[in-house]
Amino acid sequence: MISKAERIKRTKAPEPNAEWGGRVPPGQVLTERFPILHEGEVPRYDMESWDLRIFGEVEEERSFSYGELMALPRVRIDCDIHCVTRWSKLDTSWEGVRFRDLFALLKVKPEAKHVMVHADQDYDTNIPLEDLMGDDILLATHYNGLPLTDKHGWPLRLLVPHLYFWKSAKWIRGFEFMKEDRPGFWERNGFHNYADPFKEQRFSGEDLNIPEDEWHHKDYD
Ligand SMILES: Nc1nc2c(c(=O)[nH]1)N[C@H]1C(S)=C(S)[C@@H](COP(=O)(O)O)O[C@H]1N2
Ligand SMILES: [Mo]
Repeated sequence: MISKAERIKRTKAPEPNAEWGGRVPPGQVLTERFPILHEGEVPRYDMESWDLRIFGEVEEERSFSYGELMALPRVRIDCDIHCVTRWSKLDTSWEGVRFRDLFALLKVKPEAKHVMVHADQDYDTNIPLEDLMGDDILLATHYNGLPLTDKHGWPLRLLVPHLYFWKSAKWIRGFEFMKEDRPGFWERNGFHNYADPFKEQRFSGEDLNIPEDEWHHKDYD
């Protein structure tokens, strides 16, 4: 079986549309619906035992219960999202806790420059720590005014709007702080390490002549 990266590379890019202004990255098409994409099964949780673990380059490992996280300040973020399989969705609205507000409670060592985001089921993705400190980086609990559906990452997902959406891990369970960078699941499987959609950083290789076939067999809410 050919890899997901190979399949996406073999499909054709859409024509750019001038009306979209600067908001839609090159090679993307807009969708009104909200596709559902993930590996493995949707996890089921007992929220009494659910936790979010903080480990790696920290003075002190910690784990937060859902209640502890829900007591942190909450914000709403309106943003556009961009999936490497070529859909973009404009004006999405999310609520949750800023990553940097959680970070302020942690004793992370100054040497930590990268974060491995750990999620169910056996999913991980790497992000530079600096990229998580922005205004719009959320541990999201709500989408468009309603609690996340289980398929979109309930009870907690990451939102990193400025990178391709695979970096916005659903069902997050831990942040591992790291001195050195290390690739996560898709980053080990042919996808770009950083993943800026406006620079079309889709794949780790050279070949950037792409889209879509995932497109045709997607699930939606
Ligand atoms: N835990 C987990 N998070 C994940 C994934 C996954 O397989 N497992 N897939 C990623 C990918 S590739 C995409 S495009 C988005 C899709 O989010 P959505 O299903 O809410 O649209 O989730 C990301 N987060
Ligand atoms: Mo994706």
